[in-house]
Amino acid sequence: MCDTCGCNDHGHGGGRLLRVERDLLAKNDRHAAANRRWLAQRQGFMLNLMASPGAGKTSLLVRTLQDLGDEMAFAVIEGDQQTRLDAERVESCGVPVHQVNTGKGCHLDAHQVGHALTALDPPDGSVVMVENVGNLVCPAGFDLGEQARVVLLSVTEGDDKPLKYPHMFRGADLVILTKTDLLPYVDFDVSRCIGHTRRLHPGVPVIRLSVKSGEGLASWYGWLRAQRRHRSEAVVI
Ligand SMILES: Nc1nc2c(ncn2[C@@H]2O[C@H](COP(=O)(O)OP(=O)(O)OP(=O)(O)O)[C@@H](O)[C@H]2O)c(=O)[nH]1
Ligand SMILES: [Mg+2]
Repeated sequence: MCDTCGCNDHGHGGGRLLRVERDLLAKNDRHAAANRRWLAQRQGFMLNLMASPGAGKTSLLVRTLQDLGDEMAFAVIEGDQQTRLDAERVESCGVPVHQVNTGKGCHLDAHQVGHALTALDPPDGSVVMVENVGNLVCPAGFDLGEQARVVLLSVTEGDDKPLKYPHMFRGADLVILTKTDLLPYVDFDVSRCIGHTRRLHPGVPVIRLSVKSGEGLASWYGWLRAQRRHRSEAVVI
């Protein structure tokens, strides 16, 4: 098990630890189902943004809130081990935000998100964006009750990352390759990275994006609009 959060079996846990992990995940799943019902009753749509520290989650979030703020009602849940720095960046866009500080915890769980939803109490039809704690491992194991998972990978991290962190990429509904304006300066083979990703998860959409150059933003907004439409229609209470 992961020492800090007990969220992943590393192969040396033994029977009792496996049972603890199973109980923990079952409890999380119950909270996730409750979050999904809560959102469905309000025609809400929740996205879980996951990536390594510094991959560009908050930058994309802020740009999205600025560009689509007049079109959709947003609410944001920020997950970080410490500080309200990202929450302050979101607040500057005039969007309601709830910061969850996980301390030693390396992921958000559905119970924390449930409290955040209650505290935010977003209007019906809102898009709730969750920025998970920067980590390509543990957040993959925790359903938050989201309708879709978006995994970001910046081109400065290396094109082999999908192979090294397969759970994260297998569970993604969308993969965004961020900071593509930096491609001329780094050894990152976009085709190879997409190939690795699609071998793990055939057919997953991949968007190349830069908040600096604007590349890919239109595709991201198009995906977001379509998902919101389809998933809101498909929710089961
Ligand atoms: N060149 C370039 N830099 C970017 C881009 N997006 C983000 N950055 C920079 O990358 C750094 C990290 O960005 P954040 O948005 O804070 O990343 P994050 O994933 O939210 O980081 P944590 O919340 O700490 O995990 C900042 O210095 C950003 O300015 C991009 O498209 N191009
Ligand atoms: Mg951030």
